[in-house]
Amino acid sequence: MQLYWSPRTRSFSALWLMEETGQPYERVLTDISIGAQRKPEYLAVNPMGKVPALRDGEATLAEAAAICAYVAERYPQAGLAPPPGDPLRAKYLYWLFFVPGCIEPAMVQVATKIEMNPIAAGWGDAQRVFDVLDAALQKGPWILGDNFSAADIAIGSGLNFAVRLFKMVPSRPSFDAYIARCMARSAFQRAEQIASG
Ligand SMILES: N[C@@H](CCC(=O)N[C@@H](CS)C(=O)NCC(=O)O)C(=O)O
Repeated sequence: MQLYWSPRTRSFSALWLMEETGQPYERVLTDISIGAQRKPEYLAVNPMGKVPALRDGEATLAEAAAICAYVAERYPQAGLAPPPGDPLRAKYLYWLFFVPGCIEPAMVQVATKIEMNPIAAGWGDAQRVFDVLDAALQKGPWILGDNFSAADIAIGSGLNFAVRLFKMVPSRPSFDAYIARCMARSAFQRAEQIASG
């Protein structure tokens, strides 16, 4: 697999994911600070001109959460997703989709202070999104309980970015403890090393 990534971006989640699999992969630096994401060869991989993106033979895809789902399925031996038929899979898919569907827009709403009608907005309102996540993380250690999964990579990367690094979202004890557990993973630490160059 080839992972297209850029430092200090959402591609951190894909780096962390690949490090969790223990499988070999090639990193293709696509430095957004110099506009590499707008080159035609990259737009052929991701027409949105955003990182991360992934190539796997003839298959290409982008969107961090989709990459989590794809890689977890390609390498079932890594144990990053409950298999089809496992009752935990329902919550796994719920939380994986909750990240781009609710957490990401809630973060943007908090950062920009844009008022939205919560009935019309797909994520409702930001406060409720973070309350729901807070309640789900109270038990831990992971979003599915004892089972670490690719959903934790999606959620943990987002919280690490928005709560710890950029302080866009107010911290809460459950968020801080969860981020600390994510950061203690060796794959997270390797991804941080790679991302910092
Ligand atoms: N929805 C995308 C968002 C990816 C994204 O916004 N990436 C930013 C970096 S954090 C980017 O590539 N920006 C470059 C640009 O827009 O030109 C995902 O979840 O993967």
